[in-house]
Order: sequence, then C-alpha cells, then structure tokens
Amino acid sequence: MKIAAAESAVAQVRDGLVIGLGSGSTAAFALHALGRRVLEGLRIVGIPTSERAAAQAGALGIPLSNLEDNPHVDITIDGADEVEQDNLDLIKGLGGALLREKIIASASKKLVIIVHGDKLVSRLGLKVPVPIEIVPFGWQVTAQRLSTLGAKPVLRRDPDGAPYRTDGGNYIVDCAFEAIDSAESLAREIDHVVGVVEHGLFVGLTSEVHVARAEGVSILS
Ligand code: A5P
Repeated sequence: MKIAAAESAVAQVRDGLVIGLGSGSTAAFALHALGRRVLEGLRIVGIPTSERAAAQAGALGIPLSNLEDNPHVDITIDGADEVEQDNLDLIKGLGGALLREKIIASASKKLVIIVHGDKLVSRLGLKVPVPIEIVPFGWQVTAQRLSTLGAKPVLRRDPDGAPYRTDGGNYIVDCAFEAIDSAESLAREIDHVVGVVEHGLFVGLTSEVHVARAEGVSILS
C-alpha cells in the first residue's frame, strides 16, 4: 500500500519541476519511483528533507539541490504519521525529520502526502504523540513547560540510551496529548514555549493526501 500511494503521487511529477523529497518509509518508495523515472529521462531537481533522504536520493541518481539555489519548490511528496480526515492537518516527525520537512513544505506550492488508510483519524493525537524538536540546553525546563499544555513529554532516545539527535543536532520530546481539540491553537501555544525549535503539527499546509487501501488509492484534497 505504501508503494501504491507513492506511485500515485509520483505520477504527478513532470519535467522541469523542483521536488521536495520526503523522509520515512513511505516517502522512500516515492524516491524509488522518482529514481526510476529519472533513469527513463525525467528531468527534475530534488530538495531532500533529511540527510537520510539525501543519501537515498543521491544513490538513486536523483539530481539534488537546496533551498538556497531553489527557494520555490513545486511539489513536495512526503509521508505522515496521522492525517485528520476533515481538514488534512497532520502529525509528522516520528521519523525525526520534522523541522526540515516543515521548512520545505512551507516553501512548496503543493504538499502531497502519501499514507495508508490506517493513518486517517477523526482527531489528531488519538494514536501518536506530537514530536517536538527542542534545543538540548535546559531541555528538562522546556519539557516541563510543555507538560503544562497537557502533554506527557518523553525524551526520544537512541537504542544505546543516548538522547536522539536530529539532523540539526537538537533533541525531540514526544508529547502525547491524547485527542487534540484544535491543532491550530495547540500549535500556537507550543510555538510560544521557549526552547522549542519546531513541532510536528502541520496545520493548513497539506494540498492533497493519497490514501492507499486494499481496494485502491483515493485522493483527498
Ligand atoms: C519523518 O520525520 C516523518 O514525518 C515521516 O514522514 C512520518 O514519520 C511517516 O513515516 P512512515 O512513512 O515511515 O510511516
């Protein structure tokens, strides 16, 4: 199903476009589909949302660039951890790349999300926590402030127990809020916490969602 969603989104890509390259296991299938089309002659430039996506895309022969040389992105194709079905707001960042993903999504004319049907929810926060990227300095204080917003912050760690580091060298606290009544107002509140770099609530950014289910792919927009 991840492959089906990825192929559906990549079918929109045409010659000459600047493409934001998402991170995560579903986006990896989109990279493979793009790499195949590049081999067949498609001319695109890719802007990777993580070091990992950059390595994968480079190995697949996708020409890469950056926001300095290409500040306007035509289409970004990325995965998500949860999609609110009524408004297409998202939780992203369980893969750790939320900051660059959000910067590139914000610079994109079109954000195309690829998921399987299990990720559609009636309200965000029902199944997954909101990943919040914070600076390491004083992280306990920042986590404490986040807990006053109703979260249960847990510092993300590597398998060896060391704090997980993002591509930007920051920490991530995964914040379970249970069900989120308004992602927009929660996003505003999180934005005001000192020490927060960015959070995984993507509000009002999504253009369309390609949802793969056993019976086929449907597009929500
Ligand atoms: C990466 O930081 C995330 O935002 C991913 O896009 C998200 O976790 C979806 O990943 P999967 O496609 O692996 O579920």
